[in-house]
Amino acid sequence: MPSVKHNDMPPTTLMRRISFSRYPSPPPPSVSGPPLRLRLRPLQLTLRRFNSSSATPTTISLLGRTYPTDGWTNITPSITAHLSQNLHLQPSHPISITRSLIESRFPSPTYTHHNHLSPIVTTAQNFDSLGFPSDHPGRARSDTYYINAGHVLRTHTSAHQLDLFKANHAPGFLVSADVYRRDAIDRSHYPVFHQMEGARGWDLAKTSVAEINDETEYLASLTASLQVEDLHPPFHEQTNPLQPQHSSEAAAAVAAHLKRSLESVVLALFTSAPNPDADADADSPSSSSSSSSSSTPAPPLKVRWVEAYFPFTSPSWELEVFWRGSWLELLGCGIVQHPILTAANLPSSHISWAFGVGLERIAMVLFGIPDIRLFWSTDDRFTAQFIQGEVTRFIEFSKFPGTLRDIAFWLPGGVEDGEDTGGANSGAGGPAVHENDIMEIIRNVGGDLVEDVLLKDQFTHPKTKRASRCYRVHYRSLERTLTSEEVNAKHAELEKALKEALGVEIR
Ligand code: FA5
Ligand code: MG
Repeated sequence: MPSVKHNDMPPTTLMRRISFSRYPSPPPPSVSGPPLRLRLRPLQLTLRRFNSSSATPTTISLLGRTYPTDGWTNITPSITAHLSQNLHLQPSHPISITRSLIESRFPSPTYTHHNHLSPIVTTAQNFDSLGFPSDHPGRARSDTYYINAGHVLRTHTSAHQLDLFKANHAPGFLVSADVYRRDAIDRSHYPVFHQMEGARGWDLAKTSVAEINDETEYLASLTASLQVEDLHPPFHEQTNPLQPQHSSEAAAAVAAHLKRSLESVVLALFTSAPNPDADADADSPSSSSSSSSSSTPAPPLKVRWVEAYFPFTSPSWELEVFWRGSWLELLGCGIVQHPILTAANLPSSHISWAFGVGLERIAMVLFGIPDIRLFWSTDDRFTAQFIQGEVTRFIEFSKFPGTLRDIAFWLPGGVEDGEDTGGANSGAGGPAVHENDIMEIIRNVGGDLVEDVLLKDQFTHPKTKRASRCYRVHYRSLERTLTSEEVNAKHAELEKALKEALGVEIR
């Protein structure tokens, strides 16, 4: 049956955007049985994809090294094409401007800066060194790009923590880098993005808590104009525990230093941006073209601290900023798990904080860039707009119309889809398909022409028990108007690819 076609209809908010947290909190000890087990099942269907249309070569050469492939290999040419682009190092690129602005708040010699670390890391670096349990969902092939069983494209800059703590060049470090995740497709999610990791440590045998507090007081004096909501105590026995190796005084001092450091960065960044609210209130199409010369005074900037969970920090938090009417998560952070510092041969009296911030998230807000795909544009109407060292408001060169196409199919087995079901919707039985496998195929066929994908509906046939899914694919080019012939051809190609790779039956 042909798919339903729609033209230029905005996606509705009733439809679920496909995403889930990478760091689900561990289950309470009373829960028996492995959590999220179904999501970790080996994905035979994915293997079939690689063995059918294009057989996996026995080796892959990446960044000058050759790696043997195996049953874990799932990287695709559309991903490896991004490997040497290094947007964080391209002069006058918004990602690089954002990186430099943050770096300037963490100067050397207190912090060493590392911007050229290879994106190919071992599973030991990306996961084991950080205390990820062996069944952590972040390790699944559905979430991470594997070169082979032992090597991945780093999913976060935290992959370099242990090595940099070991090198111990300075009290602190910063790492900026490209990171890779198999994920949903929409205007704020792309499989490649950039993070900056920061860390700062003290040997409490050499530095007193009072000295840390003095530095914190200075940082606090820089952020007096910021409105900060921090409702939680520094640690909580159940939800955000103090580590057994830390005294509450030392951990509270390090937590306060971490929070004030990051607040001062956010304030510096957001006050360097042209006042967005001067034009956010205006609905005229030219509103995005105003510059920093706006005369409307900016309202005080508001941020809030939210408790979080990461396997490698405790206690942990996320920092959110109130921006254009909603809270936006900027970063995750916390006090580094003591065993990581011990593994780095640091003395037991050492304590450290760490954070990881998304550079696209910040750059989109600072520059007013509405779509994450734009960062990859080589169109000079985009690239020529920016100047190293300056935050300027992005001037939209043109918004080309989009087109929606639905694709509905019966699954051979079921879909595993993240925290809402906690695992497979196994339908008529048979191997489960992870939603990210569907996204990957859409991305491979549609490339940057796919703006987002929404799950429109799902049901299980009451008699046959087969599971049905309908996704709405939003095709839109940032650079030109797509013809319906071209979109139809892409969509037909997508149907074929889904059939071949996953064995679905188009409805
Ligand atoms: C992490 O990656 C942790 N490694 C952060 C961390 C470092 C915690 C050190 C503690 C200590 P998370 O997955 O939340 O956490 O990502 C961190 C930030 O990266 C997010 O807050 C967000 O700004 C950005 N980010 C995450 N996923 C995406 C995405 N798909 N697209 C763009 N930015 C993203
Ligand atoms: Mg997060």
